[in-house]
Amino acid sequence: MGFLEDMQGTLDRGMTAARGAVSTVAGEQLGFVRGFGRMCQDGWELGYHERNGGNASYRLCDSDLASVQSFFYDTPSSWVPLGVTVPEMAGEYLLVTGSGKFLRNVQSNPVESAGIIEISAQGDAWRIVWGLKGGGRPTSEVGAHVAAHGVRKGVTGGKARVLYHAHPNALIALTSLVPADARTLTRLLWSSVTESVIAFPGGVGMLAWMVPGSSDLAQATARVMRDFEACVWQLHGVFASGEDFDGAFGLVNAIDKAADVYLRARAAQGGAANLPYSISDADLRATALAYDLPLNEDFL
Ligand code: 2HA
Ligand code: ZN
Repeated sequence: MGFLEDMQGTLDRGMTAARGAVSTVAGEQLGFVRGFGRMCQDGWELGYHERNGGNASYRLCDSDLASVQSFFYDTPSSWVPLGVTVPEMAGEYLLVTGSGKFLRNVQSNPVESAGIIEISAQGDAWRIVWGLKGGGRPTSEVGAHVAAHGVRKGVTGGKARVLYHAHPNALIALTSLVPADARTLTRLLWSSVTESVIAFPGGVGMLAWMVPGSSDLAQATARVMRDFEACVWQLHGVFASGEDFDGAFGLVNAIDKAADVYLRARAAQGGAANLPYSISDADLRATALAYDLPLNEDFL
């Protein structure tokens, strides 16, 4: 077998051999692909991503698209229904992790562990235009990602570009102790760590347990994310939005850290729920005033 035929055998979706090799290497060098890989790697190192746990997506801007479009497959995959219809996302492109892929492999092998999907003109289907080599598909939570991107894009005037879903230990453990109620959870997190109200002055949303990857979970998450930058999924993890990778990752990190501190303090005093000292509503208001924070007064 000649070199070209050999290469062709390893390629997907009708790319030419030469272009395929170039598209892989060049695509992986792009800034947004590298930033995406670093976020996944950071999450892996903090224990957020057992096995194929968690997933992430990035909504490309025009200059990202211009820089990557020449590396797209000559023939994209066929259209696959999303399970939700999100007209706000018509024609958008998302870099997404792959279904069943381990986030610990995204940085070292983005072209297999992740890929770029295009959203249909009706906002109801996706097709792969780059990456997910070897027959991969977007994350099982692709519906939640597209639906939440549609909402966050609207409420931030287009600024929000990143969605990050992680399985942080302390946060998941905390959801087994408190009701699935955004106000209760937010108040625990705010009152346990001073930085919490600065990191998430609007509070965090929360949903009771639902089937992962379901369109019900996608739609409910999108509803919650009209009002909150992050939605905690009971006994599962957290789904968080940000303008950039630092924003989304930092938010998850801050939420989980506050949960961890609360659980440690509670365990250290023998497990009782009422801690002797915590940050008061007056303290929260004073912090919001000092830092000009958009504090969610409904939660005080
Ligand atoms: O990607 O985390 O919620 C696997 C999951 C599903
Ligand atoms: Zn998950």
